[in-house]
Amino acid sequence: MSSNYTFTIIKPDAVKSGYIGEILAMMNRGGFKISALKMLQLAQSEAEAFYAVHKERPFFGELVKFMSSGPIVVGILEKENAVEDFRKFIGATDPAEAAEGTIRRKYAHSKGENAVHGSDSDENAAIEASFFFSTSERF
Ligand code: FUP
Repeated sequence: MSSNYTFTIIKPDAVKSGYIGEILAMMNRGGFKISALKMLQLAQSEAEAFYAVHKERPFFGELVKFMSSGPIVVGILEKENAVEDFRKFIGATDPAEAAEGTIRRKYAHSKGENAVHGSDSDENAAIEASFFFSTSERF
C-alpha cells in the first residue's frame, strides 16, 4: 500500500524569483495538504548528504552548489497516492519536457534549476522528510 505523503523542496531558483506563495497555492489547489513547512539554507555538506544517492552522477557538484546557493522551502504534503500524484503534478525533470499546467512547466528554467523537488518513492519520502523534520514539526 502506498503511504499518503510526499516530501517537497521549493528550490533556490524559485525562492529567489519570489514564487514561494504561488507554488504553495498551486500545491494546495492540486489537493496537497501542507503538514510540515520551513525555510532554510543548506550548508554544502548538508546538500551533499541529502543528494548522496546522486554522488556518482556527472552533475553532482553543480547540484550541490546550486542547492546550497540560497534559501529553500521544504515541506511534507499529504494526499492519497501522494508520491505518484505529486511527480505528475510537478512535471518532468527537464522543464522543456514538462507537461502543460505542471509546476516545472510554469516556474522552472532548466534540468538543474527546476524549481521544485518531489520524492520518487514512498521509501525516499520517509527518508527525506525525516532529514528535515522532527516528529514535533510534523502535523
Ligand atoms: P527528479 O527526480 O525529477 O528531481 O530528477 P532526478 O532524480 O533525475 O535528478 C535529481 C536532481 O538532479 C534534479 F532535481 C536536478 C538534478 N539534475 C541535474 O542537475 N542535471 C541533470 O542532468 C539531471 C538532474
